[in-house]
Amino acid sequence: MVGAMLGLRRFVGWILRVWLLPFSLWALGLWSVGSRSCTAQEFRTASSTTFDKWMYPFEFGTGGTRPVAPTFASFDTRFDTRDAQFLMGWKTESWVQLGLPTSRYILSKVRLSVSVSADQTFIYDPTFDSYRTHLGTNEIAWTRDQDGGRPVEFFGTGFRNGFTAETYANESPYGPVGGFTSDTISVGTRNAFAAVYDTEGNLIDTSNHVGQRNANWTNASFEAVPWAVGLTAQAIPGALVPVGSVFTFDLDLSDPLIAGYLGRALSAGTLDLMLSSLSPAQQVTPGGTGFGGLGSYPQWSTHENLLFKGPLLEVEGTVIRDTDSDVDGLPDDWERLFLGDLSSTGTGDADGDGLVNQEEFIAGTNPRSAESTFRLTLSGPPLQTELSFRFAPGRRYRVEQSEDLTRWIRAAGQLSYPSRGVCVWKADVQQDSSLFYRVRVDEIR
Ligand SMILES: [Ca+2]
Ligand SMILES: [Ca+2]
Ligand SMILES: [Ca+2]
Ligand SMILES: [Ca+2]
Repeated sequence: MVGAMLGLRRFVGWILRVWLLPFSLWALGLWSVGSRSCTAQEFRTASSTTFDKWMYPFEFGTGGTRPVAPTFASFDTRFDTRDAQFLMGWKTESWVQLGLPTSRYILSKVRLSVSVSADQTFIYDPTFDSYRTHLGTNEIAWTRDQDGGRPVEFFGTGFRNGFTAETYANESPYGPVGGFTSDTISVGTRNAFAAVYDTEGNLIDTSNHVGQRNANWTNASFEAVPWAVGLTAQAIPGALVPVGSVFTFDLDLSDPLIAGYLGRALSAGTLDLMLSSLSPAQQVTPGGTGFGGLGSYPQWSTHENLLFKGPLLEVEGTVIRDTDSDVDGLPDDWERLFLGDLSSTGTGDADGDGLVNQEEFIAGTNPRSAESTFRLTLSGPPLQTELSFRFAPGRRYRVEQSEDLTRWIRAAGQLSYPSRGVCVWKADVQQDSSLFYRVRVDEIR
């Protein structure tokens, strides 16, 4: 099916004289697909976990069977800062057809609900806290946490030590754990970890982003923006959370990297997501080592819990299958979803934005919104070519250059994702002559 898509490769970039470009960013319009009444292949599910597992170095083999999974931080340098995480996994084959390209799963809602199983053990904070608020007060980058408590955060899941989403299961080991007297007991060793995408588009471990350091772990601090922050109507911000409160997490589907992660998971049939919080668990007594100390952290009901509801994931969207019954290059499901019926053609331009419908399909833009289109913008200092554009899930892009608009060659440079939804390409070499650039969708996955 990917092969069929590759046959549709076309240039979708605007050809631009770079010195004529306005220094502005065009916004990509977002569209809602949830409320349309159409006959495209919509799907909708509310599913408890296939498995859920407490990811803590000393779970002693019970991580996959406990009724309660706390999430907390350790600031003991021998452990990951995100010391106790809560992994949730779903097998998705009953939700929607497997095996289609990532870009064909167009989601309108992905919401997790989890129940609090302990009374008043943590303070409700509904907003993001920068990693800087966790630094030592003597560090230059430290800033004060402006609100009480610590948010509960929802992330993607990365794997190491040979495990993948498909192979990691309820009984799988936490990961290598050193002796309790060693310098590093579990820093950076967990087999499954809370993950975000970095600016290069790699899924990276957030477990030590605050800058926990020891002799074996010297990585720099970085901001790890979660894919969702937990909200509840049963507590007020700054107050203790009552037992039984339900927290909901709406994944940010406007982020193409997150949408791509979800699309890949639905295509492969396994979706893993990780709950985490930097709520403090005091594992070391002041001035020494040892167990105990008071913590202030949430405890979540797993699907083994008999008193409270376990995690529930609601997923809604539309899947775009291959069938193109009117042979206009637009899959029927896509035409129905975005254009209402099959009367449009691949060469029509329903929204008058200059991209014909087939180019909108390839670019992953909305053919009914002129705001949603594919444009290049020049940024960066003079003579240092830097192009930026809004990108879509599941596409691979290629930048080409030409001196005469006739002969095009691949332009040497690097793509990165410095801010949400924006792809930036930087030329490897500075150009002192005028060149034309275009960006094409090289592959749809
Ligand atoms: Ca806070
Ligand atoms: Ca069609
Ligand atoms: Ca158009
Ligand atoms: Ca459009």
